[in-house]
Amino acid sequence: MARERTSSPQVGILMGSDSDLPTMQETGKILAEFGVPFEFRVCSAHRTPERVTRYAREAERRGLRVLIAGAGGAAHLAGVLAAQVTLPVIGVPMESGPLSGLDALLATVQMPAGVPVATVAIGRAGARNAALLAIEILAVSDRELRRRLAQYRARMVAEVIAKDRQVQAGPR
Ligand code: RP5
Repeated sequence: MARERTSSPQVGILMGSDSDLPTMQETGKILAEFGVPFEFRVCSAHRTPERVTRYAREAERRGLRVLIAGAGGAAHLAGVLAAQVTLPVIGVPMESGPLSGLDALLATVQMPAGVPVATVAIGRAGARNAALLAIEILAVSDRELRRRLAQYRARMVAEVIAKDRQVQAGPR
């Protein structure tokens, strides 16, 4: 049975540049698979700080419940958002630049006590986990999302078991 949902976004996916979009699309794909409405925005903590502040100030009133921020290099987007909202903020460090994302990981994760950012792994795996973590947060008060998460996990288990059987069977 199709699930009824409001179309106004519950999750905001922000990124520092459109060059982050291929990674952050992984987040969008999973949210779409679970039927969670979201929006994509390009908003840079360094290049457009006023726009980041405006977005943060309006987020709660607009009905957003979780913010996900992907950024690379000196990645301050998630932290700057977290400084201005009490919504949960998830940070995704981009796998880019001469340091392959280690700089973004440290800039995102090393928040001062009092202003948390839930930081996931660098790159596409992190972008997927950001979506799943956002869904888990929403699922605390949403039984249907909890059911879908359980199905998702069960599919993963079945896939690993199938791969195990294939590996045990050896090359054909
Ligand atoms: C960061 O700088 C962005 O999040 C992006 O990952 C990185 C490079 O941005 P572009 O030079 O590609 O616009 O702020």
